[in-house]
Amino acid sequence: LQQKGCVIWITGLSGSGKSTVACALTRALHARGKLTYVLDGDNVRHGLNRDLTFKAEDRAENIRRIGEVAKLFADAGLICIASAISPYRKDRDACRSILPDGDFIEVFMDVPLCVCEARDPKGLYKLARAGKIKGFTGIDDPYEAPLNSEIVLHQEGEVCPPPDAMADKVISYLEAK
Ligand code: GGZ
Repeated sequence: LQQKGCVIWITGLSGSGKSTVACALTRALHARGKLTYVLDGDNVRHGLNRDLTFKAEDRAENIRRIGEVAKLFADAGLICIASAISPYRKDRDACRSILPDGDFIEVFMDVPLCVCEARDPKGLYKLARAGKIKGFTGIDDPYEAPLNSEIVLHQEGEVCPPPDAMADKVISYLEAK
C-alpha cells in the first residue's frame, strides 16, 4: 500500500455542512482507493470525549484529543478527516503544530451565521436564541474564523454547492500537492 497519511481538518459553525463534506470527501477518496477515517466532533463527544462540556477549556481539550487521535491515524498512513466546530484559532493551530509541515490541511466552511441558522437542522439555534442552550457558538460564544486556511469552501451566491463539488475542491488540492 502506497499512501501517505495526513489530516484534513474541517472547521465551521454548527450547520455549516462540515459532516456533509466529510462524508462526500471520504466517499470520493475511497473511490480513488484511499484509506480514510472520519473523526466527527459530535460523534466523538458520545465516546472518547463524553466527559467534556462546551466551556472554552473543554472545547480546547476536545480539539486537542481529536488532534492527537487524527495524528495517530495519519501516522498509520490514513487520510484522517476531522470535523469539529473548533472555534478557537489557537486550538486548531496547536493541532497543526503536532504534525509535519504540510500534513495538516485546514478546510474552512465559510458559511454565514444567518445561513446556518436558517438551516438549523437540529433546532439548536432556535434553542440557543431562546436561552435554552447557553454558550452556543455564533450566538453567545465566539467563532474565530481561520485567517490562512489551505481551503475555503463558500456559498455560491444564494446556493450552497453540492457536497460532491466541495469534496472535489479538496481532492484537487490534495492532487496538486
Ligand atoms: C456549539 C453545540 C453546543 C454548543 C451542542 N455550541 O451541529 P451539531 O450540534 O450536530 O454539532 C454541534 C456539536 C459541536 O461539537 P464539536 O465537538 O464540533 O464542538 S467544539 O469543536 O466547539 O468542541 C452541535 C452540538 O455539538 N452542540 N451544544 N454550546 N455546538
